[in-house]
Amino acid sequence: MKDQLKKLEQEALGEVRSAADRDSLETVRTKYLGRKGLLTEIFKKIGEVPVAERPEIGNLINQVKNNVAAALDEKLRSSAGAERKVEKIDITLPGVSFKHGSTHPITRTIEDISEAFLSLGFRVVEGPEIETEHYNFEALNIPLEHPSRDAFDTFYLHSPAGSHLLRSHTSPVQARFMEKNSPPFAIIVPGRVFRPDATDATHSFMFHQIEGLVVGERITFADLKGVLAIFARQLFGEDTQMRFRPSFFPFTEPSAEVDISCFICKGEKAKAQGQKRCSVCGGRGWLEILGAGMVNPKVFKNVGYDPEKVTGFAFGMGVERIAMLKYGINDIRLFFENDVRFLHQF
Ligand code: 2NL
Repeated sequence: MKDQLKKLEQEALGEVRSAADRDSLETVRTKYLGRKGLLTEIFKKIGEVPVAERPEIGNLINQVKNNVAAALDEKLRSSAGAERKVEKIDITLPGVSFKHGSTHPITRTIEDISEAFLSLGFRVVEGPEIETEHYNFEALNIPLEHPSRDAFDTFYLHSPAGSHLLRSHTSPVQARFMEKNSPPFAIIVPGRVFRPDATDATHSFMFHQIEGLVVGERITFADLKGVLAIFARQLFGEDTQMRFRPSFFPFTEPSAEVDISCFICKGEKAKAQGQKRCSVCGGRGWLEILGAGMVNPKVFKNVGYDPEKVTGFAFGMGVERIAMLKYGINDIRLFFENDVRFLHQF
């Protein structure tokens, strides 16, 4: 009986050691200590033991029971501790970061420009990218012999409905707006435009334009200058100077090209002798940012306005050009490649 008990104890302790989890430990407990367990069964046979040996055997059975129970409890405590450790959160670990997007620099520039004009009471108007020759050219006083009407200078679409094309500027949207609305109004029109230029660092067959149009009674060139000055100062800084150079557009008369003082060198390096030339303005001190003028009376006639009653001014700028100047970008193609290493810088 003694040997049998010793053997049973060794087996039980061995099973406790190799038990991998709580469930298998409980199985071991039931197998040896349960109501029908092996040790309990042995205890029931104590009657077969000679009376003189009973106390010793009884003690031994209790000892074995206690040893096995202690081993089970000990193992249960340490494995429960281990399980709790797995669940513990280490708050010193770096957090799980995620990639967030950013506004495209062209969208951001359109928003910045729009904000300046919205604060002056302008409305934003948009229109179709596919246009008719009428709205893209005729309504805007662009004659048939104008070079931009050449099939190689505009994207024409083959359509049974007549001559459709990708708009080469956003002006057709203003022409459509004028037909449907009466002065006075002030609108800006942002959007994509298309010209089949060969692609290089400063040319793209698709780019973005923002045009503006103000029409009413007694709108003057002074209004044009005032509005553009406020816009230029808001976008490029309060100390920005502006200058107008005479120019020509078929849809405005008179017309002008508008420069702002270089916001990097303020024109100073152009004057200073022997210094490295400013990389943004090339030492000229001025940057061309837009074209503008008083709306040609022929355009008003084309949309049904009386040029004796209303006057207006209009302007147009290339968004990519403004963004390149503002952010020091030297290649227009970067805007359209959408490399996240470029986009994440804005
Ligand atoms: C430029 C110059 C300009 C306009 C656009 C316009 C539109 C209508 C009537 C009269 Cl409906 N004018 N637009 C006027 C002057 C200049 O754009 O360099 N754009 C990038």
